[in-house]
Amino acid sequence: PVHSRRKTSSRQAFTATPFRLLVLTILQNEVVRHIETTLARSLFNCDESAAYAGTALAFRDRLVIDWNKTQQNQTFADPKRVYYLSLEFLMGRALDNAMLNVGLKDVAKEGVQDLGFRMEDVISQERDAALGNGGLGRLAACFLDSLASLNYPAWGYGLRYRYGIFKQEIVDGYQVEIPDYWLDFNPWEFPRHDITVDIQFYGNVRKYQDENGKQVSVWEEGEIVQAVAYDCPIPGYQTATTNNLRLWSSKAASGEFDFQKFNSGEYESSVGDQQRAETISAVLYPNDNLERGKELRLKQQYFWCAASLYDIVRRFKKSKKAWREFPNQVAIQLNDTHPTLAIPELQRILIDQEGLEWDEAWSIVQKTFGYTNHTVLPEALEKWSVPLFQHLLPRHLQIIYDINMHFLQYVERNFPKDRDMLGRVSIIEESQPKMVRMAYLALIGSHKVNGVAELHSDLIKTTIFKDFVKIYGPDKFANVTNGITPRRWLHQANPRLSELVASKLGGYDYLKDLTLLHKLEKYVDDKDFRKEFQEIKYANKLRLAKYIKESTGVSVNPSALFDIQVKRIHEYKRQQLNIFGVIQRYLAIKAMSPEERKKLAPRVSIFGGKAAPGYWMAKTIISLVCAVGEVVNNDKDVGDLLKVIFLEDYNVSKAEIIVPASDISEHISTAGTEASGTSNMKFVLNGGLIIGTCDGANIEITREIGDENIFLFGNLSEDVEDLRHAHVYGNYEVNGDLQGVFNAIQQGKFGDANRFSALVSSVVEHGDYYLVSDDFDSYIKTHAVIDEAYRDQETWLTKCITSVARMGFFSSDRCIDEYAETIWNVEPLKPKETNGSA
Ligand code: GL4
Repeated sequence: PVHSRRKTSSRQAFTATPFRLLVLTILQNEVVRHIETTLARSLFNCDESAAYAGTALAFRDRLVIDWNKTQQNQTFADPKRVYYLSLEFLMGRALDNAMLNVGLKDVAKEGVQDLGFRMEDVISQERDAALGNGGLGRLAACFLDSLASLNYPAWGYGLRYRYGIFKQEIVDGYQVEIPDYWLDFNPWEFPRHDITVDIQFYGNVRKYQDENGKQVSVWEEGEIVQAVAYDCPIPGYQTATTNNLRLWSSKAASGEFDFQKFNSGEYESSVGDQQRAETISAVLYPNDNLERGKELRLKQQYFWCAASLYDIVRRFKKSKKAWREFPNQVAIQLNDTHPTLAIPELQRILIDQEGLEWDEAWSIVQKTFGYTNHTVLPEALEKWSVPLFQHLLPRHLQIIYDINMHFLQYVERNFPKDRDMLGRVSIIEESQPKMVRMAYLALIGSHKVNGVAELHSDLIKTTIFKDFVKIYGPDKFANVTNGITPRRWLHQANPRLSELVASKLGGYDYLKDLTLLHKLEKYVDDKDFRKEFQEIKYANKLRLAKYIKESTGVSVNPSALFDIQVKRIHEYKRQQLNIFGVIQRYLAIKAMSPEERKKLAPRVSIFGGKAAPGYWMAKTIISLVCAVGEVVNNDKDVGDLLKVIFLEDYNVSKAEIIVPASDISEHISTAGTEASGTSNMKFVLNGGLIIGTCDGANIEITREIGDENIFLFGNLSEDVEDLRHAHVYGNYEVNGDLQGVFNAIQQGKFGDANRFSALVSSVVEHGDYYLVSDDFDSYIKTHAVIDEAYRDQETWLTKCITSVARMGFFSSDRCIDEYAETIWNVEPLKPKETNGSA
């Protein structure tokens, strides 16, 4: 695809002072006008929150101009569009991103300074839009940024949760969850009360023959809930393209409440109906890599899929094209199995409402959908009970049975000798109760299935989807390695590094083509460049140290090695391995002579991440980290040599402070469990090195940056099964160092040992499923290698710079171009120039 690029970047354009001054004045007037009129506040009592609101509204005005133009342009050209269906969009803050994309951040900074504020303070007034759990939701947000930046005609569809992911507080060393009501003031959304869709649930299906003798099914009665659209503009970087993210909110279909019920005295139950309807979009389920099978979650899924498909079909119908053209106009990507109901829903629309024959409809469906798998963890694979389906979506269950029948007939014809195959690949699992296997439905209903990093894409073909490779052939399966947007994760999070890079590469073009970073390699020996690179890292560490002090009260030495693991807390991600390693280090320091201590580089071990509220083991890991921190940080004998920090409430805006400040970050999942990981990419792009297992995208990062620049350790995914088997059936003992760690915990060195006994016994008694004991030795040895490497600051710096220069592959722009070419078959649509963006 052709990327439209502007000849002059806005930064260059704004060096001309008279023009700059004009823009500054206009912008300032707009901010002031919004403060005085939209917010009805006097400039004399304008605080930071009002300054934020005024600035946000001024930038919103600019986005809206481009947004309207983009939509008009797309309506007129009517190109093939991409629809990205995701239950999660972890957007973070929008103002900084909007200012940078429009290219007016510097001007705006001056503007708010004139009003007496610091831009940083203004920006931090915004609440994160945290409609996601972790990597999967953040990936969706990066994809929206890339789709707009590359001018693809694309829409995101999701749910407008009233409560995003909970806020985490640590109270006495334990996680406590606080609801995140984030909609008090959200200038980035536009309610579209005129765009509503009635969504049906429950009821029953009546079949009859029409006048031509054709079997017709009607889904009748049941309950109606209304979906209302809320639109959020998604600006591209230095392009006028501003796409739309449409989030659906639920409300009772009959308006305020049921007047009939009200008049007959059933006031409470009429209000109850309304509340029940609104519950559908009330809260994001807070699990990452885990499905719990709750009815309300299935309701959310259908509500959102049905509303989105109605919208997509309505837009297609405006073009008056024949139905067979549908897949040439529409590509729908399923972000994991959460939107799988869109498949039977489209089939239902085509056969029940539009009167198409089954085969014709099904061929359209398969050509339209693509499915991305994001995990092979069995507990995360969605299954819904057939009785629940029957109750909630009776017509869809029939359609799923018919899809399954056609599919199984095909399998039977082609594999008559494999008698167990039918049971293995059936969409319906013959359990008690029967279950609908959503991943199979998603796969069967799509034309392409992709994994998110090479190892993961290979693994899905040899494990969960093995039979399907035989049935459909390998071409149905693809790999699209994840990526991250360099606009947020370099330019916005690390402005000084971004500027340094630009100064060497002759401008900011690299933010649109990240492979240009390779040109940095020639500066790896450049003294001034090295010095500045190092200073920037130090300044970022200083900023984090300041934040740590403010939020935890602990002072850390900014010259210490910052060792960071921030991500959702999960046994497979192995924060327990990390904290056991920290304990081992603590015990080792305590046993060291003064000479030995002198040689050791001081360390700060930083943890952050949320545990799902019902995930008790993950919560225990957090409390162990906090308990170890209490002891270590107050041990005068250890001093600066080791500090252990748990950062509360890790989220996108905190990641923007944390990521640029790492020396080492930890990506240490049991091999074969982390589908990709994306923070690994963010850390390296910001000049940090990583310690990791041969898992997910770590493998491709190693290939790109060179194995001399990464610290790999641990068993390989092909050995995991045997090792697990050996734990369960073999004789096995925990080795010396790890046993020492367990002894220290059990002796109560970190408080009441009972609090942590489950963590110890998961390793020593319950089969050590995540192979902590198998990888512990090589983990500790690799950390010793890191200590040694860090002593040689010059070589370390060379590794960091070389790695940054080789990270070009991991842009989400590359990733989106791959989806566009190999899965969606869509082209960018050149924007019409407007005056909205600079
Ligand atoms: C995840 C994977 O766990 C993670 O490795 C991957 O980077 C991310 C995006 O592809 O998707 N799958 C689920 S479920 N949650 C994730 O974060």
